[in-house]
Amino acid sequence: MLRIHHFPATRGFRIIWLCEELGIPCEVVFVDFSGLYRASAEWRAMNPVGKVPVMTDGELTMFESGAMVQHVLDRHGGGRLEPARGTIEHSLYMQWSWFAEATFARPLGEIVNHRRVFADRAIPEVIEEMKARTRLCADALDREMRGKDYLVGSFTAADIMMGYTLRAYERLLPDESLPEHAGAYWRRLSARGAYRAAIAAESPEQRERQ
Ligand SMILES: N[C@@H](CCC(=O)N[C@@H](CS)C(=O)NCC(=O)O)C(=O)O
Repeated sequence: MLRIHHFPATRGFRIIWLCEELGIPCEVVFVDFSGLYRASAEWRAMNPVGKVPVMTDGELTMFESGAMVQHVLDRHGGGRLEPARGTIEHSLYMQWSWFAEATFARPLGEIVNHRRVFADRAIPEVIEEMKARTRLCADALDREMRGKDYLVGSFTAADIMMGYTLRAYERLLPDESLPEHAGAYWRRLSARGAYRAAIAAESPEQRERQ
């Protein structure tokens, strides 16, 4: 049984959404996201840098969301939601998956971290610089999505990797609307039944049940 240790609207959403797309069960365990808990020895034993998410699958424990997505596909996907290995499409699938987390989500995350750590002493120049880096990524995505529905052929897990990043973009930068094609792509992703089901799985009602 897959178990995702998660806090609503954070990267564990990728795994919940993926499991909804694949139709496989995934238990959501809500984590205390306070800095105090994430710095505790108990949580550091799960995630050595005190971040979320953490996923367990039997005796395996993992702490990087993109690697979790690939593990779920390899172990439980039956070849679904990714192009065939060794093809150009698979290389592009990996490129966009990594871009979504390592390049696009990174400046977004730095905006959050900077605001969280410095609060009312946040340095506007730092925020502006990170916003500019984010815009560069949104523009690159926009060019890619012109005339396309998904990143690589039909819907794949690369779209899930990117979908979380776009969700964070919309939430963290509400005044910066996505450019045309990237925006249409984001609306297409967030209208999927599995995306809506994943949103419901991390709702306050679900949290209260624990
Ligand atoms: N590359 C990691 C990033 C994990 C990450 O930054 N998680 C955020 C929440 S989405 C977090 O825990 N932030 C708290 C912090 O960095 O202090 C992944 O994809 O799992």
